[in-house]
Amino acid sequence: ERLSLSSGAVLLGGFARAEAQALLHAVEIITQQAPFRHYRVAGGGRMAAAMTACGDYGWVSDGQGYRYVRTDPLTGRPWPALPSLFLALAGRAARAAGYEGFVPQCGLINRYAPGAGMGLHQDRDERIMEAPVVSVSLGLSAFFQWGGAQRQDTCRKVLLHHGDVVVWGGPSRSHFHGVLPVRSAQTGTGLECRYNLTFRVVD
Ligand code: MD5
Ligand code: FE
Repeated sequence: ERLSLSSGAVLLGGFARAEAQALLHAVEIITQQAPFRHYRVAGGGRMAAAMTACGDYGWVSDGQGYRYVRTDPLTGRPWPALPSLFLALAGRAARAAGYEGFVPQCGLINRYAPGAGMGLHQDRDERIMEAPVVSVSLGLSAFFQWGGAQRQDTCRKVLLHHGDVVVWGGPSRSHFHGVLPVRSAQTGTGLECRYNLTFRVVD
């Protein structure tokens, strides 16, 4: 199932379903080296979603600002490598959406416990905005909030399930978006959180 949302975003329903267990296993290995943490945001609060990363770069926030860094501030070590499973999936999903040769430098991993969401924002800390972002949803389903180029543009709600992949390319790359607070429910996956992997080209 391939659904073109407007503005260059492509929803690949169930695209990663067959390899979901392997992806989650890889997440577990990564978090043994780079544990999930809740970053501070400007204003003093903590992000509701726990995060970590793998690859050449990880995204961090410390209340001074947001940026991509090569070293995990929590451990002082480089981020764990992007597993080949991640690289292969990201490349295949991008190709299915019309982007050849997608090689991410960062795999950002978000974990949403029930009640956690992510407020409306744009992803614009990457220097390269021409490459798409590939995002993979695992575990609990969630309503994704998808807006437009302006914060006040009307948002549409897209329900993302375990194994769904979205490729955010073209104009959608810089659209406002967020995640409504995740609710626990029967998903059949046995997972108690939502996980989202995003694959990005940074520079
Ligand atoms: C998530 N994560 O579900 C989302 C998936 C983040 C974040 O938003 O910044 O970690 S990434 C969704 C995304 C990326 C680029 C553009 C658009 C959505 N979009 O046009 O809606 O945890
Ligand atoms: Fe985002």
